[in-house]
Amino acid sequence: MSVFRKPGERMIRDPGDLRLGDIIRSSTDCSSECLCIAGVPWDWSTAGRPGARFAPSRLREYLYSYNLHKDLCLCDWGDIAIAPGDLGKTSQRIYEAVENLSRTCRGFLLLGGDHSITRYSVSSALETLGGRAGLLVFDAHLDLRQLSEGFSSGTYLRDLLSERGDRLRVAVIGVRSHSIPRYMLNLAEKLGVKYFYSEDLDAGSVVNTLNEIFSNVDWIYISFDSDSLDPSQCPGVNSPSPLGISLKDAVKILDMVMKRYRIVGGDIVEYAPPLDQGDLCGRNLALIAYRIINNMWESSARYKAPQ
Ligand SMILES: [Mn+2]
Repeated sequence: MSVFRKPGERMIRDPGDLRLGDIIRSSTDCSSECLCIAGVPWDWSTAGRPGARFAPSRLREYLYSYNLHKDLCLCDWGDIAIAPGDLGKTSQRIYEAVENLSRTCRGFLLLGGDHSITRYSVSSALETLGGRAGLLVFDAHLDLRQLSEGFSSGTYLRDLLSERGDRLRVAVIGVRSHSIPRYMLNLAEKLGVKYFYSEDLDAGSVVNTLNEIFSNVDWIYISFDSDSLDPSQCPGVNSPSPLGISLKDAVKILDMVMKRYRIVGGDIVEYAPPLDQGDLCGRNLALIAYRIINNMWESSARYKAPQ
C-alpha cells in the first residue's frame, strides 16, 4: 500500500462518510432514473466582469463534497463544448445538449456560465418536453434589456419572452430597484413578468403568489442567478447589488416551491470564481445546487407518470 495520497482522494478515511462525489456517474453509465448535471463554461456574453467560465469546475468541487442522505442517482455529463467567443455555435450546442438531457434524464441542472445560457436551455426544454412552463428566476435584475449593439447577459429574458412568451409564465425573486432602469419595471408589467423585491421578501407570501402565477403550467424550470444573494454571502459575481436575499431565504423558498411543482430542470449562473472571496460564493451556490438536486429527486418521483 502506498503511503502517498492519490490525487482526489480525501484526507479523512471514513468509509461511512458518503458524499455526492462518491456516487456520481458519467453520462455513459447513466439511466433515465438518474438526474443529470452539465457544465456550461460560457461567459462571453458578459459585458461587465467575466469569470463565470470558471464556475462549473468550482461548483462541482464543493457540490461533490456535501453529504449524501438519499439514494440518489446522479450523472455528470461533463461540460458542454462551448466555442469561445462564438455565441451562434455555442447556443446551438447548449440547445442540443439540453434536448438530450431533457429526453434522457429524470431532471437536469446546468452549472453556468453567464445568464445568456438560460435562453437556449429553457427554449430547448420547451420544445422537447412540450406543454406550458413556469420559469422561476432568482435574480437581482430583470434582464429585459434590448441592446443597440453588442452582447449582454442582461437580455436573455426579453429574448426568451419574445420567442416563447405564449407558453411561459415568469416570476423573478430578489429584484433590487436600485439596480434596474425605470423603463424595465414598466416593461416587466407589460410582459407579465411578476417580480418580488429582495428587501421585503416573505417566503410564505411569495409562495402563495407563485401558486397563482404557476396555476396553469405543466412543469417548472429554476434559474438561479448568483447575484440574487446578498453580496456579503456571494461577492463573486459579475454584477453584485446590495440588499440581496439571504441564503436561508433562498433555500426556504426553493424547498417550498419544489415540493409543490414538477421541476424538470434548472441552472445556476453568473458565479465568477476569480471575483469570489474565500470561496464564499462557491460553497453557498454549491449548497443551492445540492438543495435543487435533492428536491428535484423528490419532485420527479412524485410526477413520474407521463402527462
Ligand atoms: Mn443578475
